[in-house]
Amino acid sequence: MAKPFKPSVHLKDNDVTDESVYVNRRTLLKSLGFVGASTLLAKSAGAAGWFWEDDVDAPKSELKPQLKPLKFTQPSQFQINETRTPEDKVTTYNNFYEFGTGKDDPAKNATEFQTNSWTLKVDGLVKKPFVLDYESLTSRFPLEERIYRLRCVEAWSMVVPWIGFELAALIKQAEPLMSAKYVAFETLYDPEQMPGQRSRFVGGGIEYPYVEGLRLDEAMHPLTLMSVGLYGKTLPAQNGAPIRLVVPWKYGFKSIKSIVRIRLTDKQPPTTWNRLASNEYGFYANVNPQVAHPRWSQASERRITTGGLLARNRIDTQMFNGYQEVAPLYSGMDLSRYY
Ligand SMILES: Nc1nc2c(c(=O)[nH]1)N[C@H]1C(S)=C(S)[C@@H](COP(=O)(O)O)O[C@H]1N2
Ligand SMILES: [Mo]
Repeated sequence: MAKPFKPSVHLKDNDVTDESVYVNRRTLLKSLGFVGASTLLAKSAGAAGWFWEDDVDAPKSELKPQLKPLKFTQPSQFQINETRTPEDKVTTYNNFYEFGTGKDDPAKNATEFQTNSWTLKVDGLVKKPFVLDYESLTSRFPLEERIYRLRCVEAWSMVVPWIGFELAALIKQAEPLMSAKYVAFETLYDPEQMPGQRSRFVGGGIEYPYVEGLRLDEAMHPLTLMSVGLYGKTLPAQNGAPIRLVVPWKYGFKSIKSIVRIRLTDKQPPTTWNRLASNEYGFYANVNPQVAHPRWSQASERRITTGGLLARNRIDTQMFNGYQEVAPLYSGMDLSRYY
C-alpha cells in the first residue's frame, strides 16, 4: 500500500507562514499520494522513537456543521508574524482531561458535547451579578481575532487565531466591589457528558470541576481573553466550547475551558493543578524559561506547526511567553522563585 517514500522538501512544512498555503500543500501532497505514505511511515518511525507524537499527520478534522462562523475585527497589534498552528492540529492535539488524558481523546470523546443551553454566571463580590445565555456569549461583547502563542507546561506550544473579547469587559459589566482581589473560574461539572469526570482513570485522578484563578489585575489586563472561537468559527468542544479563558503569558493549564461560573472573591482561589501537585504547578504559573519544572527544563519548547518528517521546531521559550508588557504586574515579586 505505502508508496516508495523519500523525505523531500514537500514534507518540510515548518516554514509555512499561512494556512492557505498549508491547505494547498496538503491537497497537492494528497494528489501525489504522499499524505497517506507519510502517515504510515510516520507511525512506524514514531514507534521507533524517532520523533514526537504530534509530528504524525493529524487526521483532517471535518468542518463540523454546528461550528458557526463568527464576525470579528482584527486589531493589528495581535497579528504576530509566526507560523500559525494548522486548524487540524489545534483541534486534535488537546489537553482536556474531562474527555480523557490522551492528546487525541478530547476530539474523539467530545463529539456529542451539548452546549446550546449553556449559561455562564458572573457573581461574587460584584454590585451587579448577571448570567449570560448561550446566544449572548457571542453577541454581548464585540468580538476580535487575536493570534496568540499558547505555551503548555509540558514544553510544547502552538500559535492560535482565537476569537473572543477581553475578560475586563465582562468584569466591568458586573461592577466589582472594592473588596474583590481575585477571580475564580469553574468548568462545567457534568459526568454524563464528560467521561473523565466519571472515572479517576479516564480523568487523570483530578477532583472535578476543574477550577482556575487569577489575581484581579491579571484578569483585567487587556491581553486576558474570553475565547468563543478559533479559526473564524465557534469553538470546537475539545477546545473548550462554548467559552474558555486564554491567558497567553501563563502556562496553558491556566486557560480553563468550558466555563460556567466566574466569581470575584477576596481570597486566592484554589486551582486544579496546584491542588494536585503544588510543588509542580503554582498559582501564578507565568511562562519563565529560567525556572525549571521539577522534572524538566522550561528553557525551550516544541512549536507545533504542520509536523512532517523534518519538522523539529524546537525554539527558545521567552519570558512571559513573549508578552513582556505584563511584567509590571509582577514588579514586587521574585520571579526566580517557583510560584
Ligand atoms: N477544564 C479544563 N480546562 C483546561 C484543561 C483541562 O484539562 N480541563 N487543560 C489545560 C491545558 S493543560 C492546556 S495546555 C490547554 C489546552 O488548550 P487547547 O486544547 O485548546 O490547546 O487547556 C487548559 N484548560
Ligand atoms: Mo497544558
